[in-house]
Amino acid sequence: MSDKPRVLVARKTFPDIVERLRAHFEVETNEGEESWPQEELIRRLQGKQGVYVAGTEKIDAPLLKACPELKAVCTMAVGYNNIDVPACTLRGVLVSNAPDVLTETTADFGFALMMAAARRLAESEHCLRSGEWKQWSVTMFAGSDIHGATLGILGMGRIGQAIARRGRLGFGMNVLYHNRSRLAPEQEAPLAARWVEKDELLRQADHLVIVVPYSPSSHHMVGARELSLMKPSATLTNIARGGVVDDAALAEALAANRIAAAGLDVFEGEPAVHPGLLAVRNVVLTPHIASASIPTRRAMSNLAVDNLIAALTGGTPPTALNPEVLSARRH
Ligand code: 8YV
Repeated sequence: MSDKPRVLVARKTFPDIVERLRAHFEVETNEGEESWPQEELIRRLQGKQGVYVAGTEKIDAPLLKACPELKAVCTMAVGYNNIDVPACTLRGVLVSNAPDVLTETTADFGFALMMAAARRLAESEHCLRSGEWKQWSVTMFAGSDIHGATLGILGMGRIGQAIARRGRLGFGMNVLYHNRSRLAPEQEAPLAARWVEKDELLRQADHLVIVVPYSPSSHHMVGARELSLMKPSATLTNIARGGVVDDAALAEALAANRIAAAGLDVFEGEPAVHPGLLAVRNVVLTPHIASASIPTRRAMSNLAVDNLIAALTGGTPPTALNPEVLSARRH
């Protein structure tokens, strides 16, 4: 066996990107389309120094304990709620994520989902395909407008701001947002964006788009109480994480037309979807594909690989989440 470091590519990705790893490491890959069960992941990580993961692998304290040789965990996702970063730091394991490269693609998709919900795209297509469309009528699938409407953004990070740009500059929307911290005035000005309290955002938004990272503090940030504050004509779009929205409460609100429609790309306990959401027509459901354009998925994979190579060859990983681990290693 060679004395190159050993890495595991836990999710199938583009072969030429895996080749970049082979130039430096002994590489084992997951050639299937599915993620491995936890015990198998742990078994395959034995003797490996690095791992390439997506948002689907759980890197927690028990896994780290069972894989003492692990030195780097590099995810191709921007969200990293599947990785216990403090536990990694304690064990000297470098963690990186993949910010920036997916911002515009994800914002495009969030906007598309919001428009699809507002203009009842999926619902009307299902009607047509199922042969239920018998004749045209004035109010048939009449929805709400995007242009000139109030866009409410919950979570004004990079993706939130990219959605705000689309709304303001492309569609003349009035942009409100809620975030723990306010943007600088020079960031707000070109978007004419205004910070408001969360409840105010819920009351005023015609179209609410949720883009906050998942953490215990954002768990069920939008539940029955929050939904009850929204306009009956409003739409809700979630491209953040399952768990930020209480899916059961949302399904009830949609069934009772307490809000008009929703667009969801993420779900609590995905790939399972709450049966109440599957049962209602006024929701557009997509399987966690907001960042899924070929160039962006390639950029995300390449960035994870850049991080993995740097972390295990004495370089500086470009998007490390706990770079202090490397400085500690060097001393
Ligand atoms: C990923 C995402 O495709 O980057 C993220 O945080 O949610 C998506 O872009 C997904 O997590 C990969 O598993």
